[in-house]
Amino acid sequence: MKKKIALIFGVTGQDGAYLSKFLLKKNYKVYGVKRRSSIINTSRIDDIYNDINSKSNFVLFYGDLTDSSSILSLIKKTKPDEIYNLAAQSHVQVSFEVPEYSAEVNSVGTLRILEAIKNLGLEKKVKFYQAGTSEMFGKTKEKFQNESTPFYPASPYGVSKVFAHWITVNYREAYKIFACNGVLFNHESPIRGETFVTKKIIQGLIRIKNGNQKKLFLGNLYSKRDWGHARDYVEAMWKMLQQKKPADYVIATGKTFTIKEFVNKAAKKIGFKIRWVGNGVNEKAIDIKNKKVIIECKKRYFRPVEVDYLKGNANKAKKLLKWFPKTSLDKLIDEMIRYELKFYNDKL
Ligand code: NAP
Ligand code: G4F
Repeated sequence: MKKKIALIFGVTGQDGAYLSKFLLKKNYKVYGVKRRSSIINTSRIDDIYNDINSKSNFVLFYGDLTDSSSILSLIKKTKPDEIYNLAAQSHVQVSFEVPEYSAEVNSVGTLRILEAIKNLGLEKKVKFYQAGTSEMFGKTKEKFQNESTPFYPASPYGVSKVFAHWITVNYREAYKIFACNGVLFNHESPIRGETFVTKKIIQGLIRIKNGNQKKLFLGNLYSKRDWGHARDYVEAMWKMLQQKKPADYVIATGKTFTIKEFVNKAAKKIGFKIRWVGNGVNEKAIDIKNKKVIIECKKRYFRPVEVDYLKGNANKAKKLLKWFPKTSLDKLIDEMIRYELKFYNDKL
């Protein structure tokens, strides 16, 4: 049987790495698009690249979502059956600092891929996945967010992804492209970017335990997030593109925790006994053993507008895709801690 071909924009990111591994196991030929950077940005996929068994089925090209010509020529060259658009300026706080660039990549970049599919006459051949986000729900008041919850984005990032969502729906309706939006809630893993809060907390606490860092500085401890594992979530992306009809799906665990609850769980697992004192930006965590302050809040990590509460209802995906989250928050934290400890021990 002919191998299916996938083209992944954002292959060097967290989800790009998990999705590549997932598709290679399913016997796909995977083309990945990486962007040029001044230092090597392939650390998350080097293991696949160096694996003799998958090497010939995993090919990387340079490209950029701000560059229409590279997008068009890569789609033309690779002739994919499935395109996954995972590329984005994906950091919410950074999007307040580079709003125009975030829109250029996240919104117009998505449009560029859809236009390339249309202009190459591939509307009937290519299936398209768009990486949507629970950040689109933003300041919603709904207790559980699902596919019918109205969007109320609260950052340039969230707004840029709302454009990407609707342009994907629009191209599906106007040109009959098999295009799906996955509205994914936060998903983490050992290879999560170091400035996202889960990785920052675990890395920081382990460094403090090992004596390599004195304090961890955080922002708002009271926002709530619905955290799953990236490995589980990339499977949902693939399942969306295997259905008879294209549609949009919420992917979430249905459980939500505050950042402080995440810190408390991680600290306990790493072997700290901590006590919280103070309020707001003056809130701190003290290591009970030596009375030292190990966590402080810093104004610079608070956002101009916060998304206070996210909790997803993935019933549609459970029913139609037979997709279920497999990893609990505790298991996720355990895996992230194990990886971090190994990383530091290997460096010693
Ligand atoms: P990530 O780790 O930040 O990866 C983003 C990827 O996009 C990286 O490969 C990055 O390249 C690439 N990229 C950035 N700007 C680009 C450009 N101009 N042209 C081409 N590629 C570019 O994000 P992730 O966590 O894997 O998330 C994947 C996608 O899902 C993103 O679109 C994100 O917005 C969305 N999403 C994520 C979550 C989550 O919780 N993780 C939830 C919902 C939606 P470099 O490696 O060179 O930076
Ligand atoms: O880990 P975060 O930066 O993730 P955020 O903002 O929820 O966005 C992530 O998930 C989205 C899905 O909902 C994705 F679309 C997006 O691409 C990204 O992957 O922050 C989580 C929460 C926020 O409320 C933030 O204010 O943690 C709070 N927080 C507190 N202290 C912090 C910090 N966030 C970061 N990054 N750094 C802190 O020091």
